[in-house]
Amino acid sequence: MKTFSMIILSVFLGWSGFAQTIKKETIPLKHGAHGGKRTDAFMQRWREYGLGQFIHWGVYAIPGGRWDGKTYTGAAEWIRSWSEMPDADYDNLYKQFNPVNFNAEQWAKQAKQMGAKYMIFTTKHHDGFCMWPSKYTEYTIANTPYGKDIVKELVDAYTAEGIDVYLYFSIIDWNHPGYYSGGNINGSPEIKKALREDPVNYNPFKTAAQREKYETFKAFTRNQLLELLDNYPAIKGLWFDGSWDAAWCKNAAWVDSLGVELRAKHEGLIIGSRFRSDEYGNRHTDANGILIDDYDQRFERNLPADMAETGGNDWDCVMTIPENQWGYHSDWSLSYVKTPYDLIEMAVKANSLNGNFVINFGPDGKGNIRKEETDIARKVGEWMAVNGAAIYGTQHSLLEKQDWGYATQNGDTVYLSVFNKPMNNLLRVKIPKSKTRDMVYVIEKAGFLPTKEPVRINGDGKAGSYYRDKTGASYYDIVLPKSIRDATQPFVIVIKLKEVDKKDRDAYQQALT
Ligand code: FHN
Repeated sequence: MKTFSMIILSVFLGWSGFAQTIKKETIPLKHGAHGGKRTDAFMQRWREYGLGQFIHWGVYAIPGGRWDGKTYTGAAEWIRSWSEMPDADYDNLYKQFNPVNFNAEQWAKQAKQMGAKYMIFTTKHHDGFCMWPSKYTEYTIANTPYGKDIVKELVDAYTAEGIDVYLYFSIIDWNHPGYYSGGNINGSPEIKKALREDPVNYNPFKTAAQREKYETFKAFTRNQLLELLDNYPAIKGLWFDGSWDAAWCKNAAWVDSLGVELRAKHEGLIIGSRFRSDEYGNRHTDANGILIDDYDQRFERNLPADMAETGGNDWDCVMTIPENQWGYHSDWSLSYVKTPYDLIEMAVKANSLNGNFVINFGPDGKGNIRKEETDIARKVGEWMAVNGAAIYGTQHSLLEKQDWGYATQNGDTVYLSVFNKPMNNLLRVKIPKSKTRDMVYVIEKAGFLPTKEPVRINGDGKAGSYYRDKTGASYYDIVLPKSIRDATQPFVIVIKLKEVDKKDRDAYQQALT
């Protein structure tokens, strides 16, 4: 019988009342989650973004997934790990990096039109190449034919457009002589077991020399992160990646202290759950099931199924347009390429589950954003310009998931984003019973975005009536007017809910219809 206190902790997060249920037995941790859900203005602003843009850009854009006449079918930014491409060939690519078509202002304007409220940029990916003139290595943009500080150009251009910038930083650094992995904890039950059972004595290093050199890598990493915060004070956060190494997780205490130092240096700094593990190697959530740092970064190329899977935490989903290409790949025929409506539906679903949705772009080696991405940005932007109210600043709705699509909510306004238009042009909407005794929800009014053109509401198919099921939920049929019956794209109906006394409902309902 463990001596730990037996406590069931339910941390109620957000008005939805959804609770993150913590494990029954709490384990004392020094380097697990620190504090609960952030309520400061910086984090509230992050929650309201709704839609973001990810940009993967680096020297991997030069080969674009092809080398020596052969096509690499993995993620293009990983081409250095491909046996067909000698490391030396890759490591000299920077000497030809000269994106003459790069135009940061044009990229920022395109993202603005798409409706992105934040942008995440790869300052340094796993190859260790720095898109800023770092003082701590020669392997940077300063030593390319282009020479200029791309990170600064993008931070300035996006900030000028009112789009917040987050800097992606890879802990993995194949270029640094002191970097050492020790194995990917995600795929290694042995490492997880060793860290869980004996974190103090677990040693991922094979030699003392490796461990000593890793100390130089830690100092280098700290220096570069402090340098990024010094150089680009306008940024809002750091988006870490490649932190699954056993060596990094073994240094949980040092990493935790680095996080404290970074936050102390930069007011409101936002850091997701990919930066660090707890001292037992638990990533994203600690040994007690509590989210580590400010939001959950585990959703990559996939979305949570429901609120239960989110644990009630803040989260973002980062999504590629092809199946799995982050950096530029010249051949997109290798996989399914998502349509604008695929991505719009994912964005609405993400926001209906209190998450942000981030669409990835991979510019080519000359600084061009490819036509497919430009077309998608335009179409997503056209939809967002009409229906963005259903995404920006909304939360999980009290309406349950229904076949026609997704509900998001902002106060007493509920946005019904319809992706599956009913063939009978009657949109049946289920409204839950009120949590307040003797009160019921009614739909006070309904209209279409953006005009809020009023729509007629029927009950169960008969004018003026509605019906309730045995749970007390109400059903309303919204009559889709001609203008929307021929819709060839997703549309949004906005309804206003009102809580009224049960005895007044019938009268109220008659008056409405
Ligand atoms: O290995 C990287 C990958 O190249 C890409 O940067 C994604 C983006 O979230 N992160 C890692 C895979 O999880």
